[in-house]
Amino acid sequence: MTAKFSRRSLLRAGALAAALPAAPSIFAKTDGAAAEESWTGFTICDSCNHVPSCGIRFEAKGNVIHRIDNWKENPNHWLCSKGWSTLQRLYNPNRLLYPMKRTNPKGSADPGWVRITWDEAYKEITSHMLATREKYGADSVMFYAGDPKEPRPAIYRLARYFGSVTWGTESSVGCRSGCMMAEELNFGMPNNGGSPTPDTKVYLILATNVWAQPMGWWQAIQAAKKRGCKIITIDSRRTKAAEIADIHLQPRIGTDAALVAGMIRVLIKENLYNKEFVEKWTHGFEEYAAYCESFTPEKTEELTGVPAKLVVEGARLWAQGPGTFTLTTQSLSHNSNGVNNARAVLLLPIVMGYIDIPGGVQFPQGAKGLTMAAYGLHPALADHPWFNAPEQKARRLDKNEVPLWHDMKDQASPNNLPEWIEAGKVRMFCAWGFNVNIWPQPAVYAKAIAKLDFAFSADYFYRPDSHRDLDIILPAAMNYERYAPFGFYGPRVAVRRPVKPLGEAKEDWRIAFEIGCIVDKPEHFFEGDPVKACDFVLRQYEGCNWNDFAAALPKISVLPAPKPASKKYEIGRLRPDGKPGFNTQSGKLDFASERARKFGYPAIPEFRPMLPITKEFDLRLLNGSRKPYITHSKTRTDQPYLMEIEDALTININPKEAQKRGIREGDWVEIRSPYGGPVEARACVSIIVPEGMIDAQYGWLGKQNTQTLMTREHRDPMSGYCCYFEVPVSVKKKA
Ligand SMILES: Nc1nc2c(c(=O)[nH]1)N[C@H]1C(S)=C(S)[C@@H](COP(=O)(O)OP(=O)(O)OC[C@H]3O[C@@H](n4cnc5c(=O)[nH]c(N)nc54)[C@H](O)[C@@H]3O)O[C@H]1N2
Ligand SMILES: Nc1nc2c(c(=O)[nH]1)N[C@H]1C(S)=C(S)[C@@H](COP(=O)(O)OP(=O)(O)OC[C@H]3O[C@@H](n4cnc5c(=O)[nH]c(N)nc54)[C@H](O)[C@@H]3O)O[C@H]1N2
Ligand SMILES: [Mo]
Repeated sequence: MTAKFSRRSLLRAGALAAALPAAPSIFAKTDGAAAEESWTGFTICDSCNHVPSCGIRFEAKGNVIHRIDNWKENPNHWLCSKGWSTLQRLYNPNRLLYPMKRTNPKGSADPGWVRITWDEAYKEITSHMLATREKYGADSVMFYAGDPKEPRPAIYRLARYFGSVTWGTESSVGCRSGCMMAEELNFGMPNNGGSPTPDTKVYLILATNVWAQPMGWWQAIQAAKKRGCKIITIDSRRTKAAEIADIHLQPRIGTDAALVAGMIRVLIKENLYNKEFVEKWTHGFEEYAAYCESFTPEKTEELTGVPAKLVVEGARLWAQGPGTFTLTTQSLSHNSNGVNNARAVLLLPIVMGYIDIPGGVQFPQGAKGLTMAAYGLHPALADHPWFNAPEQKARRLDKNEVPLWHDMKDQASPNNLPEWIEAGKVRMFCAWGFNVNIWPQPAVYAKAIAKLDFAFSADYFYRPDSHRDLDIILPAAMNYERYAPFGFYGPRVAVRRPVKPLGEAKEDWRIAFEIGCIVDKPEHFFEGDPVKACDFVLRQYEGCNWNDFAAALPKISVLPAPKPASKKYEIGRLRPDGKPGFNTQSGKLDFASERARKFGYPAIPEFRPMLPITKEFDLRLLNGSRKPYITHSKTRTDQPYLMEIEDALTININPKEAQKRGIREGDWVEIRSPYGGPVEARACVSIIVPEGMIDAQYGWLGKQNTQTLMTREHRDPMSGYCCYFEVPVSVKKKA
């Protein structure tokens, strides 16, 4: 079915597309560069989409980059294998460089892509946007960004001025926002700890993968270890972070809430916890303490697999703080008790009062208002108040599906996209970086996309699995080719000096803004110019602007920010109303969350067991641990240099489990689950995983696609996240 649109909206779209400013940004440094002139540029790596990401300095001749290096003035400047290989991605001959339109009906094996001009693409897209809004309302046009975080501020703005609240991202599908929910429930704000400081005596590494972190993090841990800081790692696998630990607590996947209940029981029984702090600054302690009562070390061992002795020793060592922690993590929140497991581990610093004191968990305050690109960069740009206003919230499609998420977040949870499309609630799909393989049972999402009236996505590459049934695919400029957004690290800001995009690729921000100029007022969209938008955000801070920051390169500029201070909760700096305390519903750090209770969830982070392991499916699959050379579905053919290291799905299997099945290193195996398979993988026999589980990366396609083993039905009811780390599987040697 195609959308019908009025003649008026068509005319309007056409006229405005023609009137768009075509000239490159007035701030472009490279415009006058003679073909062979050498110059130095600066950008930010987006290969793993960890934010804030790492700075890259590059040397170019004319518009061609021939060398990249660490940008040493940038606070994150140690490039990893993925960063070093990004030039291969930039100059990959398979890059998408022109807008393309399908000519065959949806569902055809060959979509019949043909090259079109940007004007034609905009005309089609915007006329469908206007017509769909006219007929079905703005919310039937969905906006979506996959893992790419950097395009998001511009898409926030587009959705907002177009008037649609149907805006979701990879962060609302899955990823770290589940843990952020836990942080917001406990602390009143997102806070994933941080690196150890010279005052830190004990450091907790919570379900965090060294290979997933910027290199600087690992260097900070090693330096702390040299200073004598003790390390406790809580990870279900024996990782590099476990090897460096003084105590490695290795709970079975999804049992962290039980482990923490056991540890906090020890801290209470041995009177090691910070009673004064708990009484003054926390809420619900008695309720939680009563819950912990039955978690004796022996019961904790039974539930988690962590030896009773280590439960006690771990608690005692943690009491020798001050201490802080790191929790990057997506793993912890991707099971059916995910948010509560994360809330539980976050109680460890709270019960000890290691909060905003030297060596403890810092509550840093950067430049006021600045949030990560993933969350819109700045309220003046993304307009969070609009998304959070009751009129908008009331319309959101996820309202009854994930009520607590809906209450807390301004992005809709899009895991029921197929159902929304089937019910006619979503008619058009506007995407940046769309990958169906983010989800369990990706084919269900791919089929749903084919049923839409109209869909487009902007990407670096054409990905058949995800893009085959789109109407239009747009070429996105890469990190070396774009100005927006600037990177920031606390109050420090790194602006870019890029090359011009290859072919007809355009910056994501430019695409969103140019569409915005057509469907709405150009003045809302900085006349399409990403640099003007960045300049607008920087000018929210006294004395700051893009031109000055660009002229200062390679130096990193600094925005005005409040002076660092300890115990900011005592002086009213952690609440918007300026009162002492924390920005939670109780005004204190919450052992029990009244906000969660209000929506019918357990107020305290209780332990709930996962899907049972069965005789037939006797191993738990950790479906997505990070490896140094792989990011999600990307980096395979995009950066082929990385595939020299590993070119197929590889699972880790414990030597005892391998022996039982007659599996040897390098053998091909078949994995099955109650929901799908067989999936083919190569076996690596390794003690990195204990008995009873295997691990795998996801993002391999075809017969190696582990998402086909999973179920869409099973979710964490608090976040709506699918359970990537819960499904029981069987493994056998391939015949
Ligand atoms: N089983 C399992 N599933 C998981 C996870 C897991 O651990 N296990 N992890 C979850 C997590 S944490 C995440 S973050 C997601 C991954 O989220 P996905 O959205 O699946 O991430 P990617 O495959 O990295 O990227 C999606 C697409 O964006 C394109 N792209 C990259 N950068 C840009 C850009 O700047 N602009 C544009 N326009 N396009 C770009 C890429 O080429 C790619 O086609 O998967 C989630 N799903
Ligand atoms: N190289 C690389 N780096 C990346 C990415 C990538 O794809 N490749 N992706 C980026 C993205 S989008 C994200 S979200 C982050 C993810 O970063 P992380 O979450 O740090 O990485 P993971 O490997 O998913 O999981 C971390 C650890 O959690 C452990 N774990 C799993 N389940 C449990 C559990 O129930 N309890 C406990 N205690 N431990 C558990 C795993 O054994 C693993 O070692 O990485 C980012 N960085
Ligand atoms: Mo993620």
